[in-house]
Amino acid sequence: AVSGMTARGAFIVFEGVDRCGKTTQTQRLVAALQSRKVDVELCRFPDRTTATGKIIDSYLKNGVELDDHAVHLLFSANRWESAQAIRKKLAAGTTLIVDRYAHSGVCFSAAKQGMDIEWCKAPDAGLPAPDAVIFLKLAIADAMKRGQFGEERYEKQDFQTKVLDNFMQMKTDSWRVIDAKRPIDAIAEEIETLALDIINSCADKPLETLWK
Ligand code: Z5A
Repeated sequence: AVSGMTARGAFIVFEGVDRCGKTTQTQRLVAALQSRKVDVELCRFPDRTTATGKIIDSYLKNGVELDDHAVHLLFSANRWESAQAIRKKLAAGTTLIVDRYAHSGVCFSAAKQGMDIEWCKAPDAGLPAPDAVIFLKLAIADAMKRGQFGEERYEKQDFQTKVLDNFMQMKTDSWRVIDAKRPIDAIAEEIETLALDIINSCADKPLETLWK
């Protein structure tokens, strides 16, 4: 970092299929960084607390039916609602550890009939871009060994298989792919080292814009 200036925070996004361990690992990472006195916050998408988040929550719990395009735009709007706050926090030096972001948005919607990846990417173009995407890679068969999928709309084997295919299609060389089948502690250790490296390397770099 340039001396006299606050180094910006890193924007680190976790992605993966249901039950791959995102919640477990994002929480572990935030605790580990806090114990190293890193200024850090945990966020997750969808943010079910906002106006759009409440509709999304009801949709996921099968409370309301919505057109596939409409709900896709709501998930994107739910991120746009936070975009300004994300930029401000990063600029003020706070590192953000984020449980799902726009890649989930694309991969889940594009798993539906008649929806394609290009159309799904468009509404998220222009959002703050992650400095790193950490992909917790887990086969669906292994995810299912972690207990039954839940009761929510997308928590079904066939659908999750399509979602995983979409993630593999979207993956770029810059993604950090983690073998999520290993014990929780081993994964957490690898991720902590990786995150410290990402935080150091992006302190002087401008935040980029997604898909532009
Ligand atoms: N969605 C969308 O369609 N469009 C969008 O734009 C966005 C999301 C952002 C809700 O997401 C749904 O919204 C989601 C995608 C869609 N639908 N699905 N599926 P969410 O984030 O609220 O829910 P989730 O991602 O499904 O979270 P989850 O079920 O909590 O999964 P997780 O966070 O990846 O896993 P976990 O809770 O850390 O772990 C699951 C279990 O496995 C738990 O019992 C752990 O103790 C256990 N576990 C974790 N790690 C291990 C290891 N290493 N070994 C063994 N067992 C483990």
